[in-house]
Amino acid sequence: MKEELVKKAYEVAKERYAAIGVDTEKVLEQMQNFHLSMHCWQADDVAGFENQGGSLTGGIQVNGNYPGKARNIDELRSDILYAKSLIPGTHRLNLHEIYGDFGGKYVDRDQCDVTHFQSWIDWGKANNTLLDFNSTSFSHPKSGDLSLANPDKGIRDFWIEHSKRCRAISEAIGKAQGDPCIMNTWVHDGSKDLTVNRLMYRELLKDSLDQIFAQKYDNMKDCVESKVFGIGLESYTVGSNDFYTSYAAKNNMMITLDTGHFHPTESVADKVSAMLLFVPELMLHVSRPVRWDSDHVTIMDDPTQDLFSEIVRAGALDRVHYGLDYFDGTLNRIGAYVIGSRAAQKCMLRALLEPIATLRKYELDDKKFQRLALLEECKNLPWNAVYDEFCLRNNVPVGEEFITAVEKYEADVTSKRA
Ligand code: RNT
Ligand code: ZN
Repeated sequence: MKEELVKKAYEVAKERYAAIGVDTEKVLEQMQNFHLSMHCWQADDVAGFENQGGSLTGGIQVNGNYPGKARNIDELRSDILYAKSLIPGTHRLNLHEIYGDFGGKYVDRDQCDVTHFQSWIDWGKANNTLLDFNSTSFSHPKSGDLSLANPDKGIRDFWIEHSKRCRAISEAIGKAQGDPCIMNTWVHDGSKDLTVNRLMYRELLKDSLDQIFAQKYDNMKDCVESKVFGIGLESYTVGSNDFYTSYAAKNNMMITLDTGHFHPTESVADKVSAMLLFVPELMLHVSRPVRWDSDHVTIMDDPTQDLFSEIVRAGALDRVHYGLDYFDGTLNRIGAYVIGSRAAQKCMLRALLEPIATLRKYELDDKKFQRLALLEECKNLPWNAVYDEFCLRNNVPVGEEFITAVEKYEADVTSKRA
């Protein structure tokens, strides 16, 4: 019954869109090739498997203790696969170094290598999931306020070694999966209060990065992520937006845009066309900042929609990698994956369904009223019928059906975790 309704609604939507020059079949094809890089760290509140008993540091924070979080690598893998079964399309998984398969041993950050990720490579192959990677500067005795920018050469070298090893791991992953592994470098370095040696820390960070990126690889791609500030590090961030934008542009590297890492009224969408003239590609960390970089679950809000619309309008679909980056421990974590991933897809779908040729023409003809009117009307065209059809074709629950699916996994699996 539901299937019939979805089909009927899609046929009507197809006609509505055809009337404004948009081919929904082509858009559905594009959606099939739109891959998110799901962040592994929503499943366990950014804890990882290092087993060193420390708490989350580095200016980031997870709130909430909703029961049932993944406690080990098997549970995390099972949760991610279940979440993926409720999201249409095929998606990548973004790992952090602390999620290695350490076999119960403590492997320090300057000791990690590809052997700790072999089981992830095998898992990725078995589950049709390409992998991305992140070095981990936080939650470690040597983290402090400064890692790659630490004036203490011993500490700096420790994190340089960690980062180099992470790049080597990413290269091995990329080679094994036959597709470049995107490795993100974000370090929390900053300070809580008035800072007078701003230049010095930035010189140190630049020097550390130069050492880390000196080795060239063919099967991985680097990206660098800036931030406004971290909790407890409010006054100064070494890797600010200006720092990393300049660094990436100068070194022809990819930049990571985390949607929570800018001033609250700053448009991340507007950075797409500006930055892509100077850097080869972009990595996204799609998040939802509520008043600060709170990493709430992504929803279909205006900033997310604007960001995806700008990517499509800039013809940059293939120059962007679509990572998610939120972590909320106050609600069912698998449900959080599904809500955020579907929201990102819906924003992309709406972006692809835009009658862009007409809008561009209105703009060039100085038809301001017509441009605004059509943009407004696009909001209530039946894009949701196209999304339902997308779900149907991918054999995943349509609409709110996924709520009961998440509830079932909670009853059968996560609620049984102590
Ligand atoms: C922190 C950055 C960073 C992390 C992850 C866990 O503000 O956004 O990307 O969220 O690496
Ligand atoms: Zn991020």
